[in-house]
Amino acid sequence: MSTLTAIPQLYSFGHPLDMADDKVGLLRDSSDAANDFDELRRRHAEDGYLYMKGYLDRDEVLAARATLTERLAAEGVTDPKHPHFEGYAAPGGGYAFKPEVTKNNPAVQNLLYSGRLAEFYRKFFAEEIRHYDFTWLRAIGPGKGTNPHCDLPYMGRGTHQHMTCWVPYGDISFDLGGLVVLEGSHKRMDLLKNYVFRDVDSFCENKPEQVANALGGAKVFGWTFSGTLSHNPPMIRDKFGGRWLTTEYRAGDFITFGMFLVHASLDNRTANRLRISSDARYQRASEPIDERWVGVNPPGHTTAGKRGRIC
Ligand SMILES: O=C(O)CCC(=O)C(=O)O
Ligand SMILES: [Fe+2]
Repeated sequence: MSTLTAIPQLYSFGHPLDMADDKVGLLRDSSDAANDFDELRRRHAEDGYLYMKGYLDRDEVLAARATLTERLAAEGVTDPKHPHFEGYAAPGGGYAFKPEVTKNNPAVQNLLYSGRLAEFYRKFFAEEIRHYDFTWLRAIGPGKGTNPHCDLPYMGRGTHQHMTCWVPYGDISFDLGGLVVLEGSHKRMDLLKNYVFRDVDSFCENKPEQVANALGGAKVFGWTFSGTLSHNPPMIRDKFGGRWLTTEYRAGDFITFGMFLVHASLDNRTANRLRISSDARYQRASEPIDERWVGVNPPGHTTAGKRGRIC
């Protein structure tokens, strides 16, 4: 039977996805192999991702959500007419990137970095791990999600073997719009090689326009290169082949993937709800780490994270 009977029309970055069977599908759930890390490593190599349905304690995730919505309310991201926990978007809110609400937040820090999830990565990497101190937190109101990209351009100064972990704080319908991954894209180095090794915070010291951008001229983080692969998810699928894969995530799920998998997110097509999720990074403790994401106040994409070179 076609999976399409279960998937409504999907939209990403303002584009309707082509819903043919060979262009869109559901993520493979790997929770059946939750105790078999050899099999999980095999699937990760093959699929480029692991979707672990219900792996986390749902109540713990929902308790973490409450700490996030409380802080998002204080920042004016939620609509004060409703209890913050329900996650109504403040009118006109849009795409809010709010890493600060994860700081000094034990519910989120413990969920991500000390319990079952940290243990998952310890077993997956089969050695001691470390994680980035920076946690990306998105509260996305009605409108566009995230455009197609790989993560390496934002975090490639250390190992390239680290993993992103995307955690939804609440149930995410197709309409609310969760993460989508492009099937098999991690194997398309022929198409990725001229894109994926560029660093968004590097600039050419001998090109005045790039220097001006890096020092604050460009609108977003001083980037000349934004790390975006495409603004058109259907078109990038046509180029790479494979299907855009997603699901209706539930609180307690996570999806993890490496630095070379093309991913994006679905648009938020609800009238007034927020999609709340975090993305965190884990790696082998023995491998070099990207200094932009380490410390009490990681420099990230600020001027302190910029690196000039002659090119
Ligand atoms: O949540 C999103 O919209 C994008 C997430 C993402 O790009 C990531 O987890 O690396
Ligand atoms: Fe990403």
